[in-house]
Amino acid sequence: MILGCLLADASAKAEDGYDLWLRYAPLEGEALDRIAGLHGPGAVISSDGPAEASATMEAARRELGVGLARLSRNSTSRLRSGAKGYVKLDCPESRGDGDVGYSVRADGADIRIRGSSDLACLYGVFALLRELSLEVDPVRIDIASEPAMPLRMLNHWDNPDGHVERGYAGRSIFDWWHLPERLDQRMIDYARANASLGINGVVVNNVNARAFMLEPRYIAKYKRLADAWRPYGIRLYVSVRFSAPKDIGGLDSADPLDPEVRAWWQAKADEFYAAVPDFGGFLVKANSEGQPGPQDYGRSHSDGANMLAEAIGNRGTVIWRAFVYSAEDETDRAKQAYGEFVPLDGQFADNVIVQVKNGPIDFQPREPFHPMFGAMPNTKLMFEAQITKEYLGFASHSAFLAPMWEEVLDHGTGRGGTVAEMVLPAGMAGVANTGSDRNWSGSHFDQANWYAFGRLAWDPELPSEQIAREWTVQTFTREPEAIEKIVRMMMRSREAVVGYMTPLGLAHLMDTGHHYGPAPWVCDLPRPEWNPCYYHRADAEGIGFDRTASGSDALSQYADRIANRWDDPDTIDPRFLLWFHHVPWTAERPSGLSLWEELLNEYDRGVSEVDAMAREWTDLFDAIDPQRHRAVTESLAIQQREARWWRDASIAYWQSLNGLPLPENVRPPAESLDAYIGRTFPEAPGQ
Ligand code: GCW
Repeated sequence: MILGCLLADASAKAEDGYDLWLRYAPLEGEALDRIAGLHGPGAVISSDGPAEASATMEAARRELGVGLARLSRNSTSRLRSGAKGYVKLDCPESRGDGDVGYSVRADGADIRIRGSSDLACLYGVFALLRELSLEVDPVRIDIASEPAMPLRMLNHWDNPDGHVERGYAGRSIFDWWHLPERLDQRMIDYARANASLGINGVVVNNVNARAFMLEPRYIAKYKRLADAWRPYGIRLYVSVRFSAPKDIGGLDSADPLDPEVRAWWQAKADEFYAAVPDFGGFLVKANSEGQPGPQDYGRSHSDGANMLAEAIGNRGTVIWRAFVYSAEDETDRAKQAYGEFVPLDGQFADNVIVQVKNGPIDFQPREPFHPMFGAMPNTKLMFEAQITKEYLGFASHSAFLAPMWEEVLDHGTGRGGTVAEMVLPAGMAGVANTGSDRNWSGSHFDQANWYAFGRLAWDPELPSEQIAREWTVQTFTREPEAIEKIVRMMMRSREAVVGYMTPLGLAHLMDTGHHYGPAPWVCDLPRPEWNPCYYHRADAEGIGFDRTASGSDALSQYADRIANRWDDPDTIDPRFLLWFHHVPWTAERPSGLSLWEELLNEYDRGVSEVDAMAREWTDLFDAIDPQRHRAVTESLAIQQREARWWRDASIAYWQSLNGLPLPENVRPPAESLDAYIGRTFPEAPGQ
């Protein structure tokens, strides 16, 4: 009786999002019957292989046990060998780093998961449980899958004091203060969530790195984490500060060609590998936004990267970021990375990867693909995405980012393949959106971006709509109408944000510092490229950044095929129009409308999309558990209010420049431009 009460209580537990997409909500009806047939009452899960299992195989069995029990409402599953009608794990019991491809196939009454490493079996188990959650009939399961790229990583911008740069989900999940003795259970849950997607690398600290994180006391902390994550196939990486030999090493230089500096890094790398034999390597942000780097000594990015690569040798990888810009280059910030890196093509050591943001500026709601993709055929390039939504409304606006990444990954570079094809030999990195919030990501819908990143890094050809659907089913509901509604909301959510924030190829219009809310009027910050005015170039006549030959000529960094298509304001994809062209407000567009009218339409489209999302979500009241339904409702209310703020403040400012009236059907801004400019936000989440 007491037990009965406890169980009833547990199942009525409010959903707080902690379980992410790994809830394994019980199946019902036919789907439940089918899976009950799979391992029926009193049935067991079998495993071929020796009794002494690797920790990875243990994790695989545990996951299978928990997953099947929850899906089938059967909490009594146990592990035993040799029985019929069970899931068989057919993998060697040893860690195989390389080959993690798996197959999951019905085999008579059984399901067999095969692979040539234990990690393959763990991945196969997650794939099987995903399929079952999606109500696929077990006898029809027939999957063979392998990752498209070797590195599928998260980059944490977490600082050692627990603050997360551009983090909107609470404090850091890493408890450096108490490590190595105390290992938070969250570290295991985190690894498990990553493994369920095939994520296999984690950079644990901010690229704006502190040198003391290379000290021996930190290496002991990394060892504890790496040991905990190893069973889940996750290798640990650390961001390093290039000046560390000076900062903590007692040297008076960090010149990459100085033998003492080289010896210091060599010894440092050895120290890491002595503690963590499968340590992944170093990530470096150098000569960017005030970070030290090889250019401080007149050396190049490749000199710096290769020095670290030599220290690491064939034990790991140096990942060198291409996100650079400096005050000296005033012509066009969008051109700088290409200018600094492309001439170095072929000069990076084999174990160096250059990590390139999806677009040439900085994770804006929409950017064209970065012209470096395809332009460095002799260098391994990795794709950097930002999962945390620094420029898309933090965790309070809902924006599903898979369509944005898909747009870039699928884009032809004009240089022998798509962006995705250019990064296949290296991989993808995503700036994580995790934090100490109970729901991990600051909002329920932001979990979908972590999920989508992992799924795309495994297979960049997965359509974003499929990702949205499978995430929705695992996270929220199996009710068909509700699924369709949620997927529809997700699929238009990013385009809505683009509409009310940065329509028609505009970018970087956000307020200074915290990067929240509109401030297109900011023009007087000391460095030109800090100012929204630098990006929109709006005046009485027109708006947009001329990046054609008559302007900064950034267009010439793209292959001719692409550049030719984008060169003409009338034929360019309108979504990139003002990124590449300065267009008169009154210019007649191919649509028959003036640019001004097109722009106003986009703002209104963005706002009404958010209203539609909020309405649809309200309709889902019965399909979603109350706690999560309410949380999303509240976020959408914030987004509705702030979408109007973006639209109104932007329109008020553009009007102050162009003096044009609003067409009759267009609602005037709610407040005066001065009122928008006068707003201050001491309470805004930190930078
Ligand atoms: O987007 C900008 C952010 C910085 C960040 C930088 C980078 C970690 O505003 O906070 O620094 O990019 O990518 O290095």
